[in-house]
This record gives sequence, structure tokens and C-alpha cells, in this order.
Amino acid sequence: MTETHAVTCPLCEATCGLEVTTDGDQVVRIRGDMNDVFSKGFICPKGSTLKQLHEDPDRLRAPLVKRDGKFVEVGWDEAFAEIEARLQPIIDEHGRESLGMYLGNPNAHTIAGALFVRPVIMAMGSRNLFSASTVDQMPKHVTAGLMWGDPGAFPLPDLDRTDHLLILGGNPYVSNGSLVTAPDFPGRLDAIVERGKVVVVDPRTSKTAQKATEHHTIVPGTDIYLLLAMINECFAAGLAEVGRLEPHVAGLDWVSEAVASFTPEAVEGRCGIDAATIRRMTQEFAAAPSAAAYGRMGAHTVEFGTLTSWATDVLNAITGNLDRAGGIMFAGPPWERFDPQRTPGGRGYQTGRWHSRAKGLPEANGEFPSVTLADEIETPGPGQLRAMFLIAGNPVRSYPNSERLDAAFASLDFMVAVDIYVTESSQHADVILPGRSALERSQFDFAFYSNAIRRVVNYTPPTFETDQPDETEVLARLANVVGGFGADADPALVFDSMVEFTIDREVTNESSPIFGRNKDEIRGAVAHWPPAERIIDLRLQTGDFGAGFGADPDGLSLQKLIDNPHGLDFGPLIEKFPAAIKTASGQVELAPEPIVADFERLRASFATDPAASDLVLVGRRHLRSNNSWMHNVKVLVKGKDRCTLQVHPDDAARLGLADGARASVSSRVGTVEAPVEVTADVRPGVVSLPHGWGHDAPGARLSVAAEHAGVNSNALTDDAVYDHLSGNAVLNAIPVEVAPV
Ligand SMILES: Nc1nc2c(c(=O)[nH]1)N[C@H]1C(S)=C(S)[C@@H](COP(=O)(O)OP(=O)(O)OC[C@H]3O[C@@H](n4cnc5c(=O)[nH]c(N)nc54)[C@H](O)[C@@H]3O)O[C@H]1N2
Ligand SMILES: Nc1nc2c(c(=O)[nH]1)N[C@H]1C(S)=C(S)[C@@H](COP(=O)(O)OP(=O)(O)OC[C@H]3O[C@@H](n4cnc5c(=O)[nH]c(N)nc54)[C@H](O)[C@@H]3O)O[C@H]1N2
Ligand code: SF4
Ligand SMILES: [Mo]
Repeated sequence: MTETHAVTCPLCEATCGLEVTTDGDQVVRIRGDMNDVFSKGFICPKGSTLKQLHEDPDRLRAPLVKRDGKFVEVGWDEAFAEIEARLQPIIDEHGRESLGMYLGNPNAHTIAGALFVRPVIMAMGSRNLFSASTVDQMPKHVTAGLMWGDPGAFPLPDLDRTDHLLILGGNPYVSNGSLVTAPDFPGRLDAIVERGKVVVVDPRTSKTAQKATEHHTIVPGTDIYLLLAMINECFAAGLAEVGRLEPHVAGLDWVSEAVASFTPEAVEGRCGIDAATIRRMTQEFAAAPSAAAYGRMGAHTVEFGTLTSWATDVLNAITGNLDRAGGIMFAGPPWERFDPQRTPGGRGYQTGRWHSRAKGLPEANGEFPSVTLADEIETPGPGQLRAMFLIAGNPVRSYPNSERLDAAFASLDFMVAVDIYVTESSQHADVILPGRSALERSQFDFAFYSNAIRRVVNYTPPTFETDQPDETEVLARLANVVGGFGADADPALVFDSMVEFTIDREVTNESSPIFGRNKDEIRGAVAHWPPAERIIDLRLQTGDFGAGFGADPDGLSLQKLIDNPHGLDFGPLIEKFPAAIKTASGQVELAPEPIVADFERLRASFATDPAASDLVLVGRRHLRSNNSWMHNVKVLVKGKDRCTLQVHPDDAARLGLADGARASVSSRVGTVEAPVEVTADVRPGVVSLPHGWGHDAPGARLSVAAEHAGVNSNALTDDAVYDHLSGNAVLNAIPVEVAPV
């Protein structure tokens, strides 16, 4: 008997609805769900591979423990007992400061990651927290924190209403969007091209660049100069008009003075876009009925990533496009409570509340920079990292100078990985704890509905049943062991305390629809759900659209989402400023002190000649890849080799490189050999290699990926350079030398 299930795809930020047809325990077909309120049938080639991922024989179904250098499958109790036995002596001898954690990207995509990583961090009792955020979006957190006081409030380009979209260093045609959730991003871009303009700034002619109204091939790492010149031109040509938020914006004078010397003429030689074009780009951006500037990986993973992020939003603000329909807006997930009458202001935001041990680098969002993880493992002395928890991440392929990290991991006394594969990173673990496949768990996108361009929400129950514990339970048990409560401790300890915390918070909060209600009654009302679902129901029922446990019987609840498997849409985003501004001053700060200070570093860098490098390396993504971990799916890797070094024909001629021949690429930290693809799609002076490959590590168990190994581009990225404000790694504009092999 076949059944169809509405499943939200957990693979990227787009949250597409999938229609999964099953027959017994088999997946028969996966296609886009035409009835999904948000994605309306859109699907990419990765979405349909949930079947292959589920069936992949390399995917782990039981814990592994390393004995005499070899992994053996064990039961769950034995795995947790092993962790307890190995961890306690390390804590006794070296203290909890010797424990560290790395959180990878899929944590943003799972309920377990959203809710139950926090208890493990708390249990760890150390500040050695690292994640994929500092090889990705930390600059955006920092500017959102400094400018409007909320590091989680990403500015979202209002795609469906904008007349003009400026994309700097993003390729949403392929990535399907990042820091903005918008399924069928390609369709939405096409619609903007129809009604207005999409302008892409990218050193490569990406798919997005091809589809755009216009494309400018910038010199890598110089977006900041382009943006400063655009801001300069806004002031010089009298185009700067903040509009509605004028009384709520501070620092405009400093900005206009700071950018004074960055005229289009002053920067054109640096960024490779001529002054007349910069002027025209600015005038068209400012003159458009609405416009949004949006920067992503190429704009943020560079040396001045935070300043670039800041300048992007300054441009939005001074052209009247901050927090307005068609400009950039702020998400309103349907479980949120938003009070438009709220008095603006809050505690504000700061980084550097504590510093890393080895190099004294500042934390941002409670995390240390990716560039210093290896330092913390290698540098002897009190607090040296001896044990790591690796949760859903593969930093040996995703962190800069990752060969060094590989060696550092090998030197640890103990490692636990929570991962579904034996990867280049988890092979270093002593214990691997697998989560369930995406079709065996429920899905609720806390993170992505909080970044979505519409107020949507959806919930997916598990498609298949399994005896394997859910990752929520795995993390709860891990929290118990790490916190010293023992390998046998009941995960309900963790679950109940989190549910209790949520109930407590709501019944004591005057703005909650269940303020003052009886706790036993509320606890009873959610008791029939699994633990994570209790928290989801509590959140849904107590938001602006919530049912409030009986207060509004038609309101939002988990049951209502189960009754509406294609999701619920509460409309487009609404204006939230000034009420949502949480800076100490209650104003949007265009000139926060850390930005002002880093601006001097930028000036100094601009004044000195750019490093004499003929060639710089940038990355790229492919529709059929997902960072480092989906190359084990045959249908996604078959065909032409994708891990190629793209080289412009002029550079190829100059360097004696032939299409299809091999080249060696060297940076300060390493050398790799890759096949050359000669293409005019890259700017002269720029070469491009995708990340997430290099699946030839002997200890990994990725049989399909190993046949399409490719090379690890992070053997080239340098951990000696980083964005000082956010601690973010520099993954683009890496000076390299290329030679034929
Ligand atoms: N040079 C260069 N480097 C980059 C980038 C770049 O553009 N260029 N991009 C950076 C970015 S944006 C990111 S986000 C990082 C990503 O960095 P990471 O998060 O470290 O790497 P991923 O490849 O996403 O690895 C995800 C891991 O999670 C596992 N996994 C998948 N699903 C689950 C699950 O449900 N549960 C558990 N427990 N594990 C699961 C996979 O097996 C894999 O090992 O890479 C960064 N590195
Ligand atoms: N298919 C697929 N989708 C994905 C992922 C994936 O691996 N595969 N990963 C997911 C993740 S974790 C993330 S964070 C997002 C990332 O999403 P995006 O940021 O949209 O994707 P990227 O392909 O990294 O795009 C970066 C672009 O910046 C360009 N670039 C490089 N250097 C510079 C520069 O100095 N200036 C400018 N202006 N451009 C530059 C590159 O050529 C590239 O086209 O994608 C997500 N979606
Ligand atoms: S675009 Fe992203 S969410 Fe949509 S089907 Fe593809 S991988 Fe899944
Ligand atoms: Mo990412």
C-alpha cells in the first residue's frame, strides 16, 4: 500500500516541501510538494536523494567505539559507558577547560541541534566552543548585534517585493539562498529580473550572474571598497535619505566623513569596477522604488568581512531601504510575540567578553574563531584542549588550514562525534554516536523560519519508524554523561528540565497568553507529545498566532500544523523598527565603536599596496553538493569531475596550463593537485576550487565519495589571516601560485 507524506527537506536553508511516496518501508518516489504553502512544488536534485541517504549502507545505524585503532559496533549503553570511562580521568586531571566542542552546519537543520545542543554545552562547563559560524556568517551576526542590538536578526532582502536586488558574493541560483529562507530562490530572482533589476557582484560568472540583469566581475576581497564608494556617491550626489527611520538612526555624520576619501575614482583600481559604473550602480540602487543589498559567502569570508557586512546595511539604511517592504526586512516566525509599541532599546551587543587562551582572540556570540582551534589543541599549558565533542560537523574539510587541524585532532586524548558517517573528521573519534536518517525523525525549522521572507511554519512527523534513538535523546544522554550524571542517567532529566523551563518562563511573563496559568495544567496539555514536540507546541501556542492552550481554539498549535501538513502561511513580513531595535541607545547604530576602530585597520590596508599576488583563489558551490557530506550519494556525484581548478584562458596560457591537465596549487599553508578547467567564467587573476572534497582519507568510510575524491581546498586556506571583528575565517581571495604538474 502506498502512502504519501509531506516532508520538509532538511538539506539546505530553503525548507522545500517534498511529497514522499512510500510503500511499506520503501521510498517509491520523492517530488516537490505542489501544495506546500511556501515552496509550491519547487525541488532541487538534492531533495530527491533523501531516499538514497536513508538507504546508504555507509550511513551509521549503531554507535561505534574505537578499540585497538579499529571501530567496532556497540550498543548504546556501552557507548555511553565508554564515554564516561574515558572522559572522567581527563576532567579529573586537566579540568573542564580541557574540553572543547565543534558544532557543524546540520545542527541548524535539526530539532536536536536547535534544542539539545545547548544542554551539552552547559554540561561541558568550558568556553571552548567552535562552530561552522566562523567559517560562514559570523560577520553578519556581529553587525546585526552592533547595528540593531540583535545578533540573530539577519537583514532579509524582501525578494518578492523588491524592485532592485544587489547581490555581493552570493550564488543563490545554486545555493538556494543563505541567511534568507526563500524556496525557489531561482524563480523569485527571475521575477525580480522581470519587474526590475538583479545586479550581481562576483569574480566568477556564476549561474546567478548569468541569470542577472547585470554582472560585475570584482577583484576578490574588495567588495568593501565598492560599497564604501557607493555610500560615498550617495552622499556626494545627494542620494542619501534614510526616510521613515531617520529619527531612529545614529552615526550618519561619522559615516559620511569616513567614506569621504573612498570616491569611485579612488577605489576603481582596487576593485576592478570603473568609477562611472560604480556611480551608475549607486544611482540606480538609490532611485529604485525599493532596493535591497545582500551579501553572502564571497562578501563575508574575507579579511574585512564584518566591515563589508556593515557597509552593505549602511547602503540599505541610507537609501531608505532598511526595514521596509521591498528593501531589507526582519523575520517574524509565527511563534514569535512582537509588540509594535515596545520602547526601543536593550542591552546592546558586544564581542570580546572573553578571550581565547593561546592567542587571546575575542569571542563572538560565545564562540572562538575557527582560525584558532588548532592553536588551542597544540599549545601546551593549563587549558590545553584534550578532548573534543564534534557534533554534526566535518571541520577537517571545512576549517581553514585543515591539514593542520587533522594532525591536531589526531593528537587529542579523546573525541566523541555525533555524526551519521565515518568522515574525514569523525574518523578521529573514539566514539561515534549516529542520529537517525532524515526520514526517521521529525522536522521543525526553528532557524530557517526565523530567517524566512514570509511568516511561514511547518512541521513534519517521522516518515518511518525505527528503534534507533532519536538524536534528541542521543544529545540528552550525552549531556548527562558530560555533566557527570552518569551513563545510565535518564534523558528525561534533560527533557523535563527544558520543558519546565519553557512553561515557567511563559506563565510568569505578562505578555504571554498563558501568563498566570497553572503549570500542572499546561504540563499536562503537552504531556502526550515526545519531548521536543512539547517544546515546539509550547512555543507555537504562546506566539502571536498561538492557541494559548484554549484561549483561541483556532490558533496555532502543533496539532494544527499536523492537520495542515503543507504548512501555514501568515503573510509577508511586517515593519518591525523602531520597536525591535535592541541597542543600548535604542537607535540603529551606523557607527558603533568596534566598526569605527576596525575602519582604521581598513584605511591602513587600503593605503599600502595590495599584496603582490598574481593569482587569488576563491571557492564555489555546486547544486549537487552540500558542503562536504553528500558526495556519498551516487546520483549526485556521477558524471564529469566537478572538483576542478577553474582558470581563465589568459592565465592558463601564461602559466602553461591545459584544460584537463593537472596543476599544483600552493598557498602559504599547503599544496594540492587538481585537474584544470580552462574557462572564461573566472576573472583573469582568479582561480576557483570548490570546498568539501578530498575524500581520500584512509580512515573515512565513504565508499562512493572515495571514488570521486577530489581535493581539499581548505588545505590551502590560511588560518593566519582572519576578520578581526568577528573571528571569521578568510576563505576567499587566498594568494596562491599555480603551476603545471
Ligand atoms: N574553503 C571553504 N570552506 C568552507 C566553505 C567555503 O565556502 N569555502 N563554506 C563554509 C560553510 S558556509 C559551512 S556552513 C561549513 C560547513 O562545515 P561543517 O558543518 O563542518 O561541514 P559539513 O560538510 O556541513 O558537515 C556536516 C557533517 O554533519 C553530518 N551530518 C549530516 N546530517 C546529520 C545529522 O542529521 N545528524 C548528525 N549528527 N550529523 C549529520 C555529516 O555526515 C557531516 O559529517 O563549511 C565551511 N567551509
Ligand atoms: N548546492 C548547495 N547549496 C548550498 C550549500 C552547498 O554546499 N551546496 N551550502 C549551504 C551553505 S552552508 C551556505 S553558507 C550557503 C552559501 O550560499 P552562497 O553564499 O550563495 O554560495 P557560494 O557558492 O558560496 O557563493 C559565493 C560566491 O561568492 C563569489 N566570491 C568569491 N569571492 C568573492 C569576493 O571577494 N567578492 C564577491 N563579490 N564574490 C566573491 C564566488 O565566486 C561565489 O559565486 O549555501 C548553502 N546551500
Ligand atoms: S533547494 Fe534545499 S530544501 Fe529545496 S529540495 Fe533542494 S536541498 Fe532541499
Ligand atoms: Mo554555511
